[in-house]
Amino acid sequence: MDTFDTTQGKGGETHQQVHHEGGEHSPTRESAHLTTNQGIRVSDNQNSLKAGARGPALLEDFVLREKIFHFDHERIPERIVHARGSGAHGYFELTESLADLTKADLFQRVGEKTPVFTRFSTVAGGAGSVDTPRDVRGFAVKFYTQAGNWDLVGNNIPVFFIQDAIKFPDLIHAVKMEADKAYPQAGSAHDTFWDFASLMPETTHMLMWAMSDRTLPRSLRMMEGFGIHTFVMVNAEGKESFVKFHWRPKLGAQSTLWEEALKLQAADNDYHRRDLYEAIDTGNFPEWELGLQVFDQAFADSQPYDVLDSTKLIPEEVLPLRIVGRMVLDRNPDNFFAETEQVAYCPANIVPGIDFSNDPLLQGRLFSYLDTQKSRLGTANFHQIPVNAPKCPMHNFQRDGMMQMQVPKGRANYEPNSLAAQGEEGGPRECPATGFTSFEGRADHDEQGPKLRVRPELFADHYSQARLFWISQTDNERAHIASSFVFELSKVGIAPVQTRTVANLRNVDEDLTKRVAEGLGIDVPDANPAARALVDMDASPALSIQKKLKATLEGRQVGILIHDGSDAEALQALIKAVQDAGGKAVVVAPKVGKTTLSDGTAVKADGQLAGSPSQIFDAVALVLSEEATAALLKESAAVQFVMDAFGHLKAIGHTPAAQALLDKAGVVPDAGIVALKDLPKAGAKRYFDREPGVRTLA
Ligand code: HDE
Repeated sequence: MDTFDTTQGKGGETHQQVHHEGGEHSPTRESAHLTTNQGIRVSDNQNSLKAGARGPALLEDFVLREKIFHFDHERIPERIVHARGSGAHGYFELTESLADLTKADLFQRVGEKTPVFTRFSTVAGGAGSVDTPRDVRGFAVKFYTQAGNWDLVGNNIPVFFIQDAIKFPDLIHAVKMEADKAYPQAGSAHDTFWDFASLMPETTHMLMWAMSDRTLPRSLRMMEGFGIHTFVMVNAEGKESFVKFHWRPKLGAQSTLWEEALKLQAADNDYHRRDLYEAIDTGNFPEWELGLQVFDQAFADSQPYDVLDSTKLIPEEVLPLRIVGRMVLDRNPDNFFAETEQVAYCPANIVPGIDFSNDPLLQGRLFSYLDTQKSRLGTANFHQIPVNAPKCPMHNFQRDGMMQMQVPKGRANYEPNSLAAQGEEGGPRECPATGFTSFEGRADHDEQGPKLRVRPELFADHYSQARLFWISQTDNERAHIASSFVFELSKVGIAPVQTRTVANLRNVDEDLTKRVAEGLGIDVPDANPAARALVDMDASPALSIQKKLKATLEGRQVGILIHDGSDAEALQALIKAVQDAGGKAVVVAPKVGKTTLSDGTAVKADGQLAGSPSQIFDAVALVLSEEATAALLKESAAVQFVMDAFGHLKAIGHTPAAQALLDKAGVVPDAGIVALKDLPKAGAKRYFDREPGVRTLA
């Protein structure tokens, strides 16, 4: 909540400043007077101070110096990973009490809302890179609970590349742009990534996910999220349970095709960022369910994998999700830098009732995030930045440091002290009953063992779950996976790296191996000897996106191509039908300012044809007269619009008069090519059966 503080201005007039909850001072839009950072009014913001009209600029021009000085320091180090991200405010609402499992305050009272700030990100690219590369997406949620901040810093994939934090710098060095060349940006299709991955068989399961459509989300609003690691929950009686966290998008998980994602990079660098912002801005608040997989030690011991291994998941069919709440993102940041850039997540931020497992990847993260914030934000006081500050009381004896914004009163900056007995402020005291206590058992319940640099035995099974993922996919999804391996490895110049990768894949599936080897034009190598015999696992349909794809236009966009002479009535009816189905109708025309319809009325389009290619839409419609069709046959942007919609397996609704354009674009009739009136229904789906007719997949 904002509060207003009226301060006396220098000239005797009053001006207002907004004080946000974090206590920072930011000028209101209404602030009439331009001032320096010292509050001195600026008389001229157009010309620097010079000795004569054509003379040199003067050093004494503090207005110029201050402005340029501040500008020079506007950038901070970008995140070493997850540099490009988009965030939003919202809330988490509890729908089922978890008092049986945890004493965590936010999980007690059904209906209670906890504020959150959520940031989604790509991993490999820099802050200015594109939104749709093939990459894992970060899914980080900061819950501002009444018992302190809890950060659930996850990804959109439930497993990870490596098992032990000590390999993280190697993984990231390998995947980011190559050290000497500084390319490629935001992509794993290069020598060093595959060199590392091929030498680390533990990456195989995650590689299957990374090469699948999971790394090509249609929208940030249509991604699942996962905490990945096993966490611990402790209830009021001190009983612990193990838990894995899942986010399920209300709009359903959906991906683009690889070719579509590539073309989106050209069409709109900010495709995901814009989509998230606009959805929230227009009141279509993205929403996710929070689901938990809860289990105990006996369950963990009964599984053929180790629950402390982040390269493994627990199939939902074996352990179903318990849906306990929902997250709604309903407010865009006011300022990108202040909030989305400066937000500092840390998996070590947990609250009483939640605890860590011994997962060696998680344990390493507990150090890294705090450390990286100091380097990124420059001070140990980054917790005072409004987006990072807890929204519950915070008192301790930590003092000073760079950019200290608080002004503690009195001399009690140590504990114990007896200053209260002197009538002074004595400061806060520890809370044995309600404060955070680490639970005594650890996930594996091992006694303190000898100091060893080893991994638990079951960690050595690198392939069973990679196979599980493969057998859980549709044929079309499998073809995408095989083709991505071919594409990525075709960019690798070191032949033994290709061979080694395919040798690892041979442990996953023979058919996959053959398809990748054939696509690369190399011989099928011998399998890389597996460190441990594989176990058979039943297919898990929940791991497939296509098997559970929601047929809906909700949150989706339909691009409607019009031109002079378009049928006014048909256009209005279609727009209404799309909106009634929950979709957004976007009108595209050769001229954005004015199109004259059949009834003589003029409409403005939302986008100009050349700048609104069909890849930004989920389905398209051609509301065209014969003359308009004839004219558009000579427009490559129009032909491409139709050709890409068809090639990207989208529904196309059209007037009979538009047939010539479909023919020129090579459209072959199928269930997705429909009359205008049928588009709202047909447009809710993608036509994967069409794909073999439009491109060769591995
Ligand atoms: Fe991160 N990771 N990570 N990571 N990570 C960072 O922290 C790190 C891992 C994830 O929107 C950094 O503030 C290590 C797994 C997200 O600001 C850094 C290891 C998962 C974000 C860091 C991992 C993640 C980060 C860089 C292996 C999914 C973006 C900037 C032990 C569960 C958060 C920063 C945001 C960011 C370290 C592995 C998710 C360097 C050492 C596994 C979503 O601290």
